[in-house]
This record gives sequence, structure tokens and C-alpha cells, in this order.
Amino acid sequence: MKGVLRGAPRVVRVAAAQMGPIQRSDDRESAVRRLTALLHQAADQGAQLVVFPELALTTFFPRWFVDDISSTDHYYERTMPSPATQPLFDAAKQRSIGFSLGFAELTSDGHRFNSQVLVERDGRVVATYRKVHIPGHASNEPNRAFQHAERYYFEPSDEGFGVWNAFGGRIGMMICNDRRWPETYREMGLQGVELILCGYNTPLNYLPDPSQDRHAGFHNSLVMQAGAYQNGTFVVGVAKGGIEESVDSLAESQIIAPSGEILAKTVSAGDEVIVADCDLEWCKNYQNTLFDLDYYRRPEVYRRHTSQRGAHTRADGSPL
Ligand code: CDT
Repeated sequence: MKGVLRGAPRVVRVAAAQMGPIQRSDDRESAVRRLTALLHQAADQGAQLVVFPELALTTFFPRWFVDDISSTDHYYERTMPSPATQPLFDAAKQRSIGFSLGFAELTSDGHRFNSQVLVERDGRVVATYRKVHIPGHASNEPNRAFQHAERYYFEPSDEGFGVWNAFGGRIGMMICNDRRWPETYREMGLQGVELILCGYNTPLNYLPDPSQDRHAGFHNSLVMQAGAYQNGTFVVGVAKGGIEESVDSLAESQIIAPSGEILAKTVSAGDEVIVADCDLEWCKNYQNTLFDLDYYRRPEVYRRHTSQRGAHTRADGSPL
């Protein structure tokens, strides 16, 4: 085991910029104005990085099904920065603050992804992450109170989970449903991640099993705190919360330490900024001791993780 070996502090002041709802009638320009105001609040508090939610430019459009997907092209960005988001990029560069931003991406060859861009303090695009785990359903389910047709509107990315050198550390990204899967964190943990950025839109009513509704906040914290601790990384989860087009969504944005502790958490379901000083050297307390992956992991007995998708059993019920 390597042992703690903590170096000089590498503190990144991180802001989580939660948004309240964006209604269907709200245009992109108003969303960008709200994002820019939040960015200025974060910069005023000395933040070097501000994290925005998933699909932060429009209402959560997968809650409606349409027969012709091209009729929803206006919800997608063809470039990033796009003309509408350029003012946000300009303000960030002017204030020397980096950001991550969730948006719907329509590529030049017609692919649709649920994406999140990471931008450095000098305005340089570091990376674009495309969501891997796409929840919900792919066809219209008219008996639902509302649709969650992400599997119709987005294809799952095969690019996996990158980790990038930025903000003086190792930065990873995930989007909403990705945060519920342990594989997401471990893929980044195996690349030495120190700070994971995650935007989310999580309805408070899970229609396939309403018994889960009262646990929405608990499950949100549970998965992100566990992922942080088990990989010795900071995790920043940022909601678009509140009642959007009659659908109530979880807020509870939070910044989590490698210890698994919540350092800051929002108290409203509206536009709100929280900040925390994240000393990336803290990760070493976990990555070089209890979770020294190189010393303690046993990949040779984890082969099912990549060779198998669902749970398999023999006809008699015994494990394979
Ligand atoms: N946006 C997103 O991924 N939301 C999902 C909702 C799942 S219910 C179909 C989430 O995991 O929070």
C-alpha cells in the first residue's frame, strides 16, 4: 500500500449552480441569462469552477413523446459554444472561471447525445462527455402521467468515461442516471479521478415503482457519497429541480468529499449557488490507503463485470 503521502494543498473552489425549472415556453436566451447570473454569483464567491445541471438550456423535453424526432431539433445544440451559449462562454472567460454545462447534442452526422461540456478558465473546451447510461423508455407509454423517453431522444455513448487534466487535477464527468451505477465511478477511479462533475434531472415520482418515491433524496446522496468514498474522489451533483411543466424534480445539489461527507448542499429547489473548497490532495488519504486500487483490487475475479450484462443463474437457481 502506498500510504497517504499528501503533498502541498491543491485547493479548487468549486461551485454547484442549481437551477429551478425551465418551462417549455422559456427560450434559450432566458436560460443562458440565468446561467450567466449564477456564474457571476459563483465568481463573486471566488469559485474557479462552476457546475451546471443536465440539459440546462431547455425544459426536460424527453417528458413528451413525438412521432417525428426531427420536430424536436430545436432542443439540441449543433455546436458548443452555440450562438445562444456564446454569452455564457464570454462571461466565464472574462471572470476567469471554468464551468461544466449539460446540453442536448445533435452531431453533424445526425447522432443525438445527452452531453456535458467542460470548459477551462481561459475559455478552452477541455472535453465533451456523452451520457453512457440512458434511463427510461424508447417508445410512447400513454398510460404514464408523463413520459421519460430519454431512450428515444438519445443514443447511449460508447465512448465511456474519460478523465481529463484540468483545474490542477484529474476531472471526470457523468450525467444523471450514470451516478446510480458503481461502474461509472470505478471506470474513472481507475484513471485517478479526483473530482467528478454530474448534472441531473430526477423526477420525484418514479412511475414504474412509486414505493421508491420517498427515497429519491436518500438514493441521490447514497450513490454519490458511496462513489466518492469508494474511489477517494470529490463528487459534485447539480440538479435542475422544482416543478417543471407539472413534474416535480429533486433538488438537493451537493458537493461531496473523498471521505463521503457532504460539504455543501442546497436548501431550495430554485436557482441557487453553493461552494466548497476542494483540496484535491485529500483524495490521497483514500486512494493511497484503504482504496489503493493497484494494491488491493482483484480484477482477475471480476470478469463478469465486462463479459456479462444482466444477472445469470443456472436452471436450479445456483450462481454460474
Ligand atoms: N435524467 C435522468 O437520467 N434521470 C433519471 C431518472 C430515472 S427515472 C426514468 C435518474 O436516474 O435520476
